[in-house]
Amino acid sequence: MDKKLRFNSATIHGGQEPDKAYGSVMPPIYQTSTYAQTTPGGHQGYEYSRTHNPTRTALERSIASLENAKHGLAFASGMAAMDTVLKLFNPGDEIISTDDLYGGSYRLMTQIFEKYGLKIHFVNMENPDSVAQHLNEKTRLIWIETPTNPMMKVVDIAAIAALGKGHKALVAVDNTFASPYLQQPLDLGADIVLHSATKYLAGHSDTVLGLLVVNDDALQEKLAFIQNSSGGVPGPMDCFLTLRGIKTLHIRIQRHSENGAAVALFLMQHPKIEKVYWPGFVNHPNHEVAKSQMKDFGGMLSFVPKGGDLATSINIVEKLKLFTLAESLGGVESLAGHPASMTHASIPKAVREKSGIVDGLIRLSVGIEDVQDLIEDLDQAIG
Ligand code: P1T
Repeated sequence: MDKKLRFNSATIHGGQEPDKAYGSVMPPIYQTSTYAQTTPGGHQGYEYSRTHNPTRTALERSIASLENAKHGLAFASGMAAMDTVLKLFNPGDEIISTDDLYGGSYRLMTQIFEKYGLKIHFVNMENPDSVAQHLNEKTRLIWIETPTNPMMKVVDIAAIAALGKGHKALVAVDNTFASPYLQQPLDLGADIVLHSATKYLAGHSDTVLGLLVVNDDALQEKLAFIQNSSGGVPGPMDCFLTLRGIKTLHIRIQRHSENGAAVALFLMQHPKIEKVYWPGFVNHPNHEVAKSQMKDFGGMLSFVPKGGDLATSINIVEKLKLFTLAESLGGVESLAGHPASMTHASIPKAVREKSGIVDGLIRLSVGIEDVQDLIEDLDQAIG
């Protein structure tokens, strides 16, 4: 398809064509490890499924189309995708990262890659000047997560991408919380976008998968080389499920955003709630940046009950009936999490608390159920 499609059509058709064998409209799950060759090297573009697989190719084309990118690469998980990005660098190279980010991303950087000589500066990026202060001739990567997990800070992608360009540092954006429906970081000047497609893209809490997108051909080649060498690739079934999820991304995110806004307002007005972190509030410190770079505010938010103690928050998450207490986010069903003991437990307490992840913090992934049922569930749990 040559015509550039609008986003809501690209979710369904972007980069897709009927399968060449029998014209099947959905790409078949090519459950094969290898491909017949007529003579050594005589194949139709596929020789071994660690390197390429047609179901994976269909997904890689789909995400490239949604992020207005030239290239997509699919991985076994979001962390496998990030691992591949970090393997681009050499001992002594420096990285500047958001100080508030998924605990597993922090763990990969500090407990795996610091061992191999990468130096990582964790910085609050709400003010781009704080990034500028850490830039030097060794900086090779600026790692942005926005909105951040779980404090919902919003980082000005265009401002930081401009800083990276001036210093020849790559700028990568973890776009998991927003999804390409809400924001497209390459258009704002980023070089790499990462997704834990496990979340909104697959959308049904049934798949673990990671994605990268880039425009630069040489960068794509380097990433594909590491992908093939290290082998953290997804199976064809997971690629298929992610593709199927993507087809409804636009309508799901619209409803996630509507429900997220209603839940944020409910919590904000509740007498037993101390603080609600959601970028849609006009008094959110980064509201203007969020409004300018995002189409809406999505379905993620965090809050702290009055008193902010651990026992009160544990009591609330245990009492929830419709929200499931679970790791992860971005599925059609609503989930609640306790970052300090779950998703962010691998971050030392003092570091965690510095970025706002106190013991009383609860994170919600607001699903697409009837929002009144969600509000009633929260109301009975808060008491
Ligand atoms: O779980 P995986 O597909 O490997 O993705 C890791 C990841 C990367 N980036 C962000 C922003 C994430 O939130 C995650 C995974 N996060 C959770 C499991 C969670 O509950 O926050």
